[in-house]
Amino acid sequence: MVTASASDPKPVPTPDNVRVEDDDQPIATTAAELGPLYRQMLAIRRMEEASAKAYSQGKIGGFLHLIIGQEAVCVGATAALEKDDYVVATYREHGHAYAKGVSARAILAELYGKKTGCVKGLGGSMHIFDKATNFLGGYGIVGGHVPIAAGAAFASKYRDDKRVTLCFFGEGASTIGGFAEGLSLAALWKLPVVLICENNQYSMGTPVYRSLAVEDVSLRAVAHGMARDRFDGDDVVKVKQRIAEAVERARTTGEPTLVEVVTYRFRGHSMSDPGLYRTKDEVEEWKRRDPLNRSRARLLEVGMPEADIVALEDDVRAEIEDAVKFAEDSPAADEYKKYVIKEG
Ligand SMILES: Cc1ncc(C[n+]2csc(CCOP(=O)(O)OP(=O)(O)O)c2C)c(N)n1
Repeated sequence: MVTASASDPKPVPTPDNVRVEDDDQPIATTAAELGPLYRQMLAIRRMEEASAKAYSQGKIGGFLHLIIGQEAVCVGATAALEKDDYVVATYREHGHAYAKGVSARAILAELYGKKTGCVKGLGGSMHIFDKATNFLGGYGIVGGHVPIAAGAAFASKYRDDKRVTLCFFGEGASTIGGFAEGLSLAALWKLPVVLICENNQYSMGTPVYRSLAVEDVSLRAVAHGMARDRFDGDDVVKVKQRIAEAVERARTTGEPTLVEVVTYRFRGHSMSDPGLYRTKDEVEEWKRRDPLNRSRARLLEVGMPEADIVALEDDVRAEIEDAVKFAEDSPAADEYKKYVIKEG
């Protein structure tokens, strides 16, 4: 077993050490199901790569947290929803917004601080929000959005509108008071919310074993008599199926579920993080399980012709190139002046 060092005997988070299931049996699927999921994951990856490039060129300000490596989680989970359902996410939320239906144009323009962004260029990377698709943010305070998701679910219960709320957060958020409060109320009031912990093994540079006495985040559900689930997040169809069970429970019985999805981010915490707390070998080992490569291979297995996959990939390239051009050509947000507190 690989460990960080002699003085730090805990195993480093390689796939072998932290994955939930040993067997890798592919989940039954069809090209009709997997094709659109692969397309969404690829579009998110290309959008994230385009934003990283723009950030390096100084065209995007503030912070930028990318989801590269984790795409199967937001895409698979959101695919289990109905159109009117709600999604609440963290600052690592560009992919979640895209999966919920916000366009790459509106997301990239927002990151660029342009008037045409989904928050008119005033929110930026950490505060994507879009009422039209019921994407309810984008929050920078770790764990602070869990009670907000519980609130959205409470509204659904009160109105009896049968909507379900998905709330995404990292394992670091499970140490925060807001998480405990949101979890407690969701269980007590039986709110139709699915709480999804994207356990990407690090909270900034801190590995799980340094922040959690009990590393299985899903076990927090037990204290509240809440349903729970825990599985690997590199097979997008598996994510869709397992989250669908929790969504069904929320919609039909009003009961919440805490789900932990084991995943990994390929890049640093944010653009300013060189990731010196982990080795290149560790990252490479996870990249061998890249959810996009896995889905592409599976598409071939289930009979999608290579030419169709290439056409889909060309289509994604065109979509993201168009979105980058749209963001670059759009006018800068100037409304912010209305909100600036008088200096002096
Ligand atoms: C309340 C609070 N404390 C600290 C921070 C600084 N911070 C930003 S991201 C982060 C790590 C969170 O890790 P995790 O919840 O695992 O999510 P990930 O970034 O891995 O997706 C921290 C500590 C913050 N934004 N909010």
